[in-house]
Amino acid sequence: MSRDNDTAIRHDWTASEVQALFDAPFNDLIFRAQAVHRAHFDPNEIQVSTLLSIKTGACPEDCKYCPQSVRYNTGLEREPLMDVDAVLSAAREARDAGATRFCMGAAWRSPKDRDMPKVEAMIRGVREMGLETCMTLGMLSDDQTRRLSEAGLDYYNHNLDTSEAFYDQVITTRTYQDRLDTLERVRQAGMKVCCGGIIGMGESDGDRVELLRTLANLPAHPQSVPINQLIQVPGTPLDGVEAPDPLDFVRCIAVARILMPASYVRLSAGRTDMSDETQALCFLAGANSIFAGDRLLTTENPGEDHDSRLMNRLGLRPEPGAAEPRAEAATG
Ligand code: SAM
Ligand code: DTB
Ligand code: SF4
Repeated sequence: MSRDNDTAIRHDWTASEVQALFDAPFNDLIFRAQAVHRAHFDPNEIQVSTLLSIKTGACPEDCKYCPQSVRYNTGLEREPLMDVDAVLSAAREARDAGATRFCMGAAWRSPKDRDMPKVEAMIRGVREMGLETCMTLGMLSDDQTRRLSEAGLDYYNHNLDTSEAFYDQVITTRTYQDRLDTLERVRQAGMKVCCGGIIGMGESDGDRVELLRTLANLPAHPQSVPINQLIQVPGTPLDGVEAPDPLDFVRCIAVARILMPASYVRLSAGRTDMSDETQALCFLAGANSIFAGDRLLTTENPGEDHDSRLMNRLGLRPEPGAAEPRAEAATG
C-alpha cells in the first residue's frame, strides 16, 4: 500500500489502487484509514443526524432492497405527504435530543410540482430551528433543484447504491446515469451532496471497488457518504441474500475514508444487525456519522439508550451543531 500524499483529495483513483486497499492486511488498512481520519477530523466526534419519513410507501420504483416499493408486499402502511406542522414538531424533538441534522425522506420516484410548496415550507421551518436540513426525494428536475436550494436546503441525499455493472440487477426503473444527472444538478446548485450505497445485496468485491471509486471520482467528493448495510425486509426480492462478513463491511468503511478523506462517512442503515464491536471497528476505520433514534425511514435503528451507552463506552461525543439559524429566524 503506497501512502504518498495520503490525505490529498484525489479524483483519479484507479480500480487496481482501490482493489489494493481492499486486499491489504486488515491492520494496515485500518491504521492508514485512522491516520487519514485524524488529519481531517476530531477522531472522537460523531455527527448525529435524525431521519423522518415524510411520505411513506407506495413508491412506483422497483429497488429490490426497498420495503417502500409498491411492487413488493412488505405489509408497510402507506402514508401521504405529512403536514408541515407535524414535520416541524418531529424536528424540534430531534433537535432537543441532540441531532444537528434533520433528514427528510420521501418514497417518490421524483417530487411532483404540487408537493413543492409543502416541501419548501418544511426546509424553511427546520432550518429556522438551527438544524441542518437534508432531503431525499428521488430524481430532481432543474427547477425543483433550484427551488430546494432557494428554500435553504443544506444537503440532498441521492445514492448510487452500487456499481454501474451491478445496478440493473437491483433497479430497472431508472438508470445509473439518471442518478448521476441528479447528483450533478444538486452540486451545480451549490447544495451539499450526500451520496453512498448499500453493502450486502449480493454484489462482488469488484462491485464494492467500483461503487467507492465512482463516488471518489465524482467532480467533487460528496460531503456526506452513507454506507448502508442491507436491511433485509421480508417481501423484498433481496430478503435472504447472504449477509456480508462484518470485517468486509469494516473494510468498505476504511476504503471510503481513505478515498474521501474530508467527507463525513456515515455508518448508516443496518446497525441493528451489527454488534457493538463491529460498530466500534467502523468508527476506528473512519466512520464519523450515524442516524440516531429508534427508526430509520420505515425500519429499526438501535435507539437513543443503546447508542448513548455505546458512545460512552467508546468515549465518543456528538459533534456540536454546525448550522446557525438564518437571520429571519432570529427576528421572527
Ligand atoms: N425515494 C428516494 C430515493 O430512492 O432516492 C429517497 C428514499 S430511499 C429509501 C433512500 C436510500 O435508502 C436508498 O437509495 C437506499 O440506499 C437506502 N435504503 C432503502 N432501503 C434500504 C434497505 N432495506 N437497506 C439499506 N438501505 C436501504
Ligand atoms: C441512506 O443512505 N440511508 C437512509 C437515508 N439515506 C435516507 C435510509 C435508510 C433506509 C433504510 C430502510 C428504511 O428504513 O426504510
Ligand atoms: Fe422508492 Fe426510494 Fe425505495 Fe427506490 S429506494 S423504491 S425510489 S423509496
